[in-house]
Amino acid sequence: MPQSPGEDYQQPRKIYFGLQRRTWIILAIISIVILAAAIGGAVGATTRKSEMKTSTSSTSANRTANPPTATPTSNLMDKSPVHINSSLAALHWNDTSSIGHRRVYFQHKNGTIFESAWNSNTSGWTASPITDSSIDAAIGTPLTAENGYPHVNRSWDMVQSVFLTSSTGEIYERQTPYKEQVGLWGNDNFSGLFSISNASSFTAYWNQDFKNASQILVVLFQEIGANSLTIGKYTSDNETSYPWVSRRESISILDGSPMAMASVGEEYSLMLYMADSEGVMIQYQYQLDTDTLSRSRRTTYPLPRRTPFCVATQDNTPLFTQDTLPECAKTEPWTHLLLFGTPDRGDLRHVSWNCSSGFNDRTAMIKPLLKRNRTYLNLAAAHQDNRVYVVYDEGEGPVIEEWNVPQGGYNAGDAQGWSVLGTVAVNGTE
Ligand SMILES: *[C@@H]1O[C@H](CO)[C@@H](O)[C@H](O)[C@H]1NC(C)=O
Ligand SMILES: *[C@@H]1O[C@H](CO)[C@@H](O)[C@H](O)[C@H]1NC(C)=O
Ligand SMILES: *[C@@H]1O[C@H](CO)[C@@H](O)[C@H](O)[C@H]1NC(C)=O
Ligand SMILES: *[C@@H]1O[C@H](CO)[C@@H](O)[C@H](O)[C@H]1NC(C)=O
Ligand SMILES: *[C@@H]1O[C@H](CO)[C@@H](O)[C@H](O)[C@H]1NC(C)=O
Ligand SMILES: *[C@@H]1O[C@H](CO)[C@@H](O)[C@H](O)[C@H]1NC(C)=O
Ligand SMILES: *[C@@H]1O[C@H](CO)[C@@H](O)[C@H](O)[C@H]1NC(C)=O
Ligand SMILES: *[C@@H]1O[C@H](CO)[C@@H](O)[C@H](O)[C@H]1NC(C)=O
Ligand SMILES: *[C@@H]1O[C@H](CO)[C@@H](O)[C@H](O)[C@H]1NC(C)=O
Ligand SMILES: *[C@@H]1O[C@H](CO)[C@@H](O)[C@H](O)[C@H]1NC(C)=O
Ligand SMILES: *[C@@H]1O[C@H](CO)[C@@H](O)[C@H](O)[C@H]1NC(C)=O
Ligand SMILES: CC(=O)N[C@H]1CO[C@H](CO)[C@@H](O)[C@@H]1O
Repeated sequence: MPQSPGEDYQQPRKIYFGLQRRTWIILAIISIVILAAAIGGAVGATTRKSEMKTSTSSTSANRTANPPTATPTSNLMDKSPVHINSSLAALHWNDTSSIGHRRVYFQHKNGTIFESAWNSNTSGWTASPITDSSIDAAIGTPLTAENGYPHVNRSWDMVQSVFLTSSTGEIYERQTPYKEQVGLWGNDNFSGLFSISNASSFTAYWNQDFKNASQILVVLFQEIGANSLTIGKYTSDNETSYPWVSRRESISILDGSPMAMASVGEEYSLMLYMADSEGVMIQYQYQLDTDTLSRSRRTTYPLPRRTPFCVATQDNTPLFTQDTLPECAKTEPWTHLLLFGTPDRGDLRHVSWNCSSGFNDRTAMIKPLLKRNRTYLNLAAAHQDNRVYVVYDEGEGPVIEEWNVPQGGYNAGDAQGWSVLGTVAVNGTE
């Protein structure tokens, strides 16, 4: 979708390698909001706040009542430091020394957001806070996290960005290393640009192309309630860092829809999963470079507001030869493994999707990992990782469990299937 710059459009700035500089402006063009923030590199910093003047198209507004939502209740037996309404986000990457990194983000009972970190050269998980008194994080804030190299250059330290909201609904981007200081977390300049609806979830994707040093970071959320999705987008190439832009899509979407995105195995080609205005899972193709949502596929799976939801990926194409590989799998090779809570949250369901087989219920494969007396509170998966994180409560408060996702390309029985690897330690949070 083209964004027409108005009269006070700012020319993109050159990238400043040391100093981060940013200004931003707001344009209101009918149903399109363009928020601009010229920042230096992917590592920006803070910003001012301003009223956002928008006019909203209310074409397909159909405020279907939200389905009843099971909400966890606090319990006297709750000994966990994790908040019962905590969201969950996860990251995975291998650094330039081939050390594997995993991160899991959650909210402490006192509101502070914590990171549990695992590195392949050390053992176990270590938790530490990523927010301080400068942020009044909303209790139950949605969380999403992405990581990338500043200036799309591997000689810099990998940056992690965690998106959360304040109690007044403003979006914050917590980032480390902050101002190039390893171990320090700070608010990136994206912070304060947007406010979100009470029930909104987040999903994000950061793509870096090292061949031409270009990158795209998108953050998806609901600014207003039902039937509206906002896409915030930051891009840069080998010479220029462009302003953050945003636009609203008027599509059938539940207020408080769960959201998850995963690649289909071809650069820029993603699938976005949400709940439509009737609370049923819907899949859209989202093309990152052209910023287009298309080819929606509606399913029959109920997905009430804030249902625990995540998507992992698997490559099964080694099972095929050039002759047997379905034509569509040449451009959409990956299989998506969806996990989501049942409406009462007493159980999880597992559904797979790929271009040739469509959606298939595979809950039987995770049945051995499910326990009868658990409430499933949350789910998270990092991109391109063979792990998912499952938050449950058995009556003693939230526990974060790490599950192995079966590797693709093997026939059933040949590969390690779904299994529980252990719990993610949240010590350091007491
Ligand atoms: C809203 O959705 C319901 C359920 O599909 C449908 O029956 C109703 O006609 C819709 N209303 C409008 C105004 O579109
Ligand atoms: C958790 O969220 C539910 C629903 O919003 C709310 O009723 C409940 O009070 C929250 N629990 C805590 C401990 O904040
Ligand atoms: C990280 O390395 C492991 C082990 O070599 C590999 O299985 C995994 O796919 C790598 N992950 C990424 C994101 O490259
Ligand atoms: C593990 O690797 C990281 C680099 O990713 C390094 O900073 C750290 O010192 C290493 N720790 C050990 C115990 O080798
Ligand atoms: C990457 O960054 C390093 C350190 O700033 C710089 O020396 C190098 O030229 C950069 N590489 C590219 C391809 O720009
Ligand atoms: C969020 O909820 C509060 C009370 O629960 C309400 O006053 C406020 O208007 C809501 N905000 C939005 C943007 O819906
Ligand atoms: C970078 O290269 C990719 C192809 O690998 C291309 O799709 C993209 O448009 C290029 N980006 C820029 C800014 O040139
Ligand atoms: C950036 O890439 C373009 C081609 O994609 C090239 O012509 C230009 O020289 C590059 N600029 C720098 C500073 O490397
Ligand atoms: C698509 O998914 C099905 C499982 O539902 C699997 O059997 C098949 O191998 C997958 N196809 C491809 C091309 O990966
Ligand atoms: C249910 O959970 C409790 C812990 O709260 C445990 O002691 C009990 O054995 C569990 N029951 C079953 C049937 O798993
Ligand atoms: C919440 O508790 C953690 C762990 O004790 C502590 O590090 C953090 O400062 C506390 N935050 C607030 C706002 O009290
Ligand atoms: C334009 C702008 O607001 N830039 C700010 C980005 O954040 C850094 C660090 O907080 C500030 O120093 C800049 O002024």
